[in-house]
Amino acid sequence: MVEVIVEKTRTCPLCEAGCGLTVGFKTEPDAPIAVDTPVLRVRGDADDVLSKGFLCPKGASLGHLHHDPDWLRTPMIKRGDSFESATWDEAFAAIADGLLPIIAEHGAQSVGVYLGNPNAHNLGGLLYNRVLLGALGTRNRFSASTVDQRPKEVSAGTMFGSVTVPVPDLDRTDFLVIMGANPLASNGSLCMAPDFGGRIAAIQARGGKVVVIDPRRTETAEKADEHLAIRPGGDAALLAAIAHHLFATDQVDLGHLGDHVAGLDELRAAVADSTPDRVAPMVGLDAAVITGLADDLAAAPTAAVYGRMGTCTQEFGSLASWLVDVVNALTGNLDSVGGAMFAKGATGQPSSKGAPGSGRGFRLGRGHSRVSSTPEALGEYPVTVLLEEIETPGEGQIRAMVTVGGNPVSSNPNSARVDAAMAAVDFMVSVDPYINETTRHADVILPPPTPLQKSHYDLALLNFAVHNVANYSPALVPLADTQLAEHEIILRFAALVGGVPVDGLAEAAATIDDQTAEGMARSMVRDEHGPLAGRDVAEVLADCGDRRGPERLLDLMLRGGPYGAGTAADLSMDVLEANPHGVDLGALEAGRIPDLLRTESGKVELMPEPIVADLPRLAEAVDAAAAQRADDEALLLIGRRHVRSNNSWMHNLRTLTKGRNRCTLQVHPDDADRIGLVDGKLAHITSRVGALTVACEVTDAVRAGVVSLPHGFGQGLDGVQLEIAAAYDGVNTNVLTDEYLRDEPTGNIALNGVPVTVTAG
Ligand SMILES: Nc1nc2c(c(=O)[nH]1)N[C@H]1C(S)=C(S)[C@@H](COP(=O)(O)OP(=O)(O)OC[C@H]3O[C@@H](n4cnc5c(=O)[nH]c(N)nc54)[C@H](O)[C@@H]3O)O[C@H]1N2
Ligand SMILES: Nc1nc2c(c(=O)[nH]1)N[C@H]1C(S)=C(S)[C@@H](COP(=O)(O)OP(=O)(O)OC[C@H]3O[C@@H](n4cnc5c(=O)[nH]c(N)nc54)[C@H](O)[C@@H]3O)O[C@H]1N2
Ligand code: SF4
Ligand SMILES: [Mo]
Repeated sequence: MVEVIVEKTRTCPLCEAGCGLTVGFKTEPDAPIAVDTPVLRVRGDADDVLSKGFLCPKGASLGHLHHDPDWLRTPMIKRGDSFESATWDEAFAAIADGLLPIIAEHGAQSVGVYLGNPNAHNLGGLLYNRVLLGALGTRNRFSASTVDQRPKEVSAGTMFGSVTVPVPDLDRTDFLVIMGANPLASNGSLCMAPDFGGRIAAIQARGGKVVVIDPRRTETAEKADEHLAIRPGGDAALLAAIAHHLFATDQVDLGHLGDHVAGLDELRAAVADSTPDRVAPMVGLDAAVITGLADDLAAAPTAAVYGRMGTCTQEFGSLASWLVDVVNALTGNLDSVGGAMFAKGATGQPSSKGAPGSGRGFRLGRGHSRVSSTPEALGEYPVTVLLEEIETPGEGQIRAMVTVGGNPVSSNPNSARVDAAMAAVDFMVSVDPYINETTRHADVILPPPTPLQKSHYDLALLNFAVHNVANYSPALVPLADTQLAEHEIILRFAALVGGVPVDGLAEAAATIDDQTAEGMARSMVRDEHGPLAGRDVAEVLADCGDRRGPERLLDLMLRGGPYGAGTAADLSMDVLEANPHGVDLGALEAGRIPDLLRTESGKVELMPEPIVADLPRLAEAVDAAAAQRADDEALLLIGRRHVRSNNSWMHNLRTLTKGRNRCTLQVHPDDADRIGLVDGKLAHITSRVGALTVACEVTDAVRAGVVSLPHGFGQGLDGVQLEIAAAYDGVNTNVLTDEYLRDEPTGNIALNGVPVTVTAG
């Protein structure tokens, strides 16, 4: 038998970089790719319009993920203590028996839904999860967003009127300040920039400068021109002092934003007390360093401050996220070339739809949770609320859970409490490929196909790209008879919740899909500013031809988007299919403000009320830090990512887990000496909520007073069926993180800066 390598192109769905890959299958000449055709290798696609050949070890492992024997290929039903594989009809019948009576008796609010991170990389989920949420009708919605980026979404929403987050113009900036991000490990977040490291090197090669502000000397900090080891949680105070200094030294220059901002005088007053001297103890940097950074930002021809995880998942996440964009605005770098700019995603965003220049604005707290009266943001409650709602009896108590692509037992704070809550519900359904820390509690697991069996378009993340592109990949491998496409799973589940009997689910799913497409087409022809304005709905739908499911919706969004019908690019599915390496839509455009604003005032709100309301709490923390003696400070726990990890779910691939153990507690030598910790020996860590024992790594990479432990490990729990991951010598850091240590305006969890006590174990 002659075997050849057939190369297929597709986008990597594993992280926010969106790299183009070339997947090599070992097969016979002219044979179609079959479900069991082996993947021989994965390489970077040199012709990809954005990634130009870059890939990381995770992308290179996509074949191993595709062939992972623990990836479920059939639905699973819990019988007694163990799971048995089942048909889809049996699985949906089990859900009908277990879930529907709970809803019938206790109402829609009795179901809690948790959506996890992979949904952000998943076309089917992004397009159809809302259909399932609509069918369930519960307000008890939760997601990984409140352990991640909610503060940035809310700061962008309140400043610009919709969640349109600026990204650093990496390829043209002269001065990049990275706060609380480690793109050399994470490959970038809320910033699609494959080969982030190469882009940093290019800034330096063209004479620019890169500063990293991070309590840890990260891989990214190692590459930077300067590393400022900030105290965890010090970012808002630092940025307020930078703003203060810019005002005090008359260096504020709004550039073209001048006529388009509201609240400049109020802002000046709000940072009047944030002198560099006063905030220095909280920031952990000398006042001269703070003013020097401010002067450099003002003097640079172009500059961009970029803040991510470390600036969001901390106690002052909203203030820090807001102030990042305030400093970009005050230095004339917001919405200008080389500064912080807005990507224009081809499928449209609220900021590229409807009338330009103003809108209904952004609202928080349209509802409040039952138990603690916590306000919603973006239709969700913070993950803390999930626990209270499960544990507290009464009308509206959560009695059943649905998780879609989420592992809250691993990823959410106070894991022991999350674990107990998941065990406590009466019924649980998980749309998930693995039996892991969370899904072991499920009664029914509905597994999606592997990434290579899915089509892909980065519907969410392309709105954060450093260069405007559009990239579509068809599924490369067909489904096995026992598998369903993820959107099909979601639609059938929604139909079931809507009362359709099991034998009618396939047909009902198709009907719901038709209705979804029709609804989308209808809203597009109604947008008088869009390219499909005034068109006939039936005709617009007919233009999609035979496409159904995600491809039809995507086609509609492309044709009705900012590069759609009648524009120069004239984007549609046909165009994307004809361009497997992606379509280049040009560099980011400056001067999108005021048109992209959707605030009521039609201005950039420099003083967004829900966020600035938190300033007094910051002032208290600044004073408390100044009053504190250096030696009575608790150690502060922060996280750490590694390029071979992906949150909690990629430790089951030997290609990624091999090598030295990465789940170590990093401790500064001074702290190690004081406590009596020895490199390679065990340390015992205690927080308000839990305790762990783990090997320590003594290194001056972490700031004194700070310890660092990665997340996503600790699969070795009873019932987890991940052979390789469960054998890894790791612990779950979220046993220590505190569900009540939060950013006040959004309820986002402060996963960083958690006070802990460490002793020799
Ligand atoms: N390899 C890999 N890539 C990933 C992931 C992964 O798990 N592994 N996860 C993906 C996901 S879901 C996301 S959201 C992104 C995240 O991508 P990034 O935002 O780059 O996240 P991290 O790499 O965790 O970097 C956060 C940094 O913040 C620092 N930090 C902690 N506290 C503070 C603080 O108070 N102030 C400042 N200034 N810094 C602080 C930490 O030391 C850390 O270096 O990565 C994505 N990519
Ligand atoms: N201490 C600490 N905790 C953290 C972080 C940190 O830095 N430190 N980071 C936080 C961040 S940024 C995030 S985003 C969260 C992530 O939090 P979660 O989203 O809750 O957790 P993940 O580990 O990403 O788990 C993803 C789940 O999706 C499943 N999955 C994988 N692929 C697919 C798919 O194609 N379809 C479906 N339906 N399921 C799939 C996996 O099996 C797994 O169960 O963790 C947060 N937790
Ligand atoms: S950086 Fe790695 S994981 Fe992220 S998209 Fe590229 S290849 Fe995939
Ligand atoms: Mo994340």
